[in-house]
Amino acid sequence: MTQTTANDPTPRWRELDARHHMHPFTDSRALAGEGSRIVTRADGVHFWDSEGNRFLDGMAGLWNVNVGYGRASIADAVHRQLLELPFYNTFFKSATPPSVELSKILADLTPKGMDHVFYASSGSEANDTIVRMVRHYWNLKGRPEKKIFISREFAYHGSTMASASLGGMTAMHEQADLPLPGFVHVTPPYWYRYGGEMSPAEFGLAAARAVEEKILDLGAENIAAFIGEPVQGAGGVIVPPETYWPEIQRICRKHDVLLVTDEVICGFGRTGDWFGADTFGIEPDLMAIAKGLTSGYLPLSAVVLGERLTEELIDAGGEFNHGFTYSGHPACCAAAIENIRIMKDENLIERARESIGPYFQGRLRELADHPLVGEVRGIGMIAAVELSMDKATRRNFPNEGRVGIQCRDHCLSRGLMVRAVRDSLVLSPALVLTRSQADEIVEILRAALDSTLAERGDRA
Ligand code: PXG
Repeated sequence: MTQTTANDPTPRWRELDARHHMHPFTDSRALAGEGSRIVTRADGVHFWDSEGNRFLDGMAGLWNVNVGYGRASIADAVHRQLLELPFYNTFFKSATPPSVELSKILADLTPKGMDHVFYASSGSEANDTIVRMVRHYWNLKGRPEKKIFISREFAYHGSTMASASLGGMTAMHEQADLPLPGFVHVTPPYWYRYGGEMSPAEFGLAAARAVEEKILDLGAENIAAFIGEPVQGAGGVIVPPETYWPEIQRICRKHDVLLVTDEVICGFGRTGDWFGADTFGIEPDLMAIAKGLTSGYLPLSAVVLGERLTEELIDAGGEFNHGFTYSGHPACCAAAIENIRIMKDENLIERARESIGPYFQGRLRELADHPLVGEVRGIGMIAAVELSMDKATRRNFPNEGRVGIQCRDHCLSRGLMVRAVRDSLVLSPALVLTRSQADEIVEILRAALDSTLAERGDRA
């Protein structure tokens, strides 16, 4: 532990935080007793707290700081933009140079035929916008009964009413009487948990067919869209078997259901390509992007429209009565432009696909021999280490989540920031991670697993 001095502002920050700050997804009363970690600075893949402790950030913030911390050129671009034009809106026939430039850059990066973007500030707003666009689309098509969205259990699509309805997090639904009508959920392509005796390939098809069954059950004439993260992130890094997405694509086409990929985590290099849709060969009608779009330096998100949506919502004319004050904020767009320039100049996407990604995944898979580890999964720079009661039967621990938190805490005390989702440790480090930093992550994980095992007297 670092020494605290009389001048250390930490106790005051903790006290004020406890008194006045309600945190997201947090038991604020419990946190008040414990005291928040006050994070004061960061550089590269590390951040420091107010007591001087350094952490290797295995999460890149919240799955988003893809180019790493401390990028002066992004700060400079934002600074210049704030002086030149800190704000102007994109309503009422206006645009700003950064919002226009970024739109062109995104049209070039996104899959073929996706040539228009609609800006918002968060992933939640992007997904909310998608719900409104899809409803408007089918109304314009004269198919107003096509209203239902199909999503997956454990999906995370955001925290607004519509995006939380899209999501499959029961703990969120319970607190707000969600989902709203018109949002249904099916089993995710989570082989380790649900695959039983099937091979991953067989299970991938079975999980996709659960979507078709839902479509047939509710009537294809009532289904508006299917939404999925190419790899489910906050749900525990659920990497689908290879058979899953092609079958989903086939089913959506067959039943005239729009296909939406939520690229908020997968986009901008996480899976080793610009978008998860590229990695899995998906041709979406709509995409939500956020997080890695600016690497978190400023908040920005967007909906990317494919040809079908463009034809109906843009080419056919007519107003879309929707937008946010900060749609296309010039400073946020300037941050995104510089962030994407860095990704291209430093070949960060190729790095995730061809060098550091495979190295990181390979090293993590060495942990599979640990008695507590059931499965190591991941692709590119996103991964999960799932802890299990019994390797052979893939049995979960009773009191799900407890062992995961225990192991996460052992990582934290050794200076590695990871998240526990149920009993999986999830990782999404910056794309600039070096090999020796990947080694350090794996060493700390192994030591944390050993400590967790040593504490578990009830295990053989
Ligand atoms: N879609 C996906 C796939 C996400 O991961 C959102 C949408 C919503 O984005 P905003 O910007 O509205 O938060 C997300 C966000 C976690 C965690 O604990 C994950 C997210 C947000 C907060 C916490 O893993 N993902």
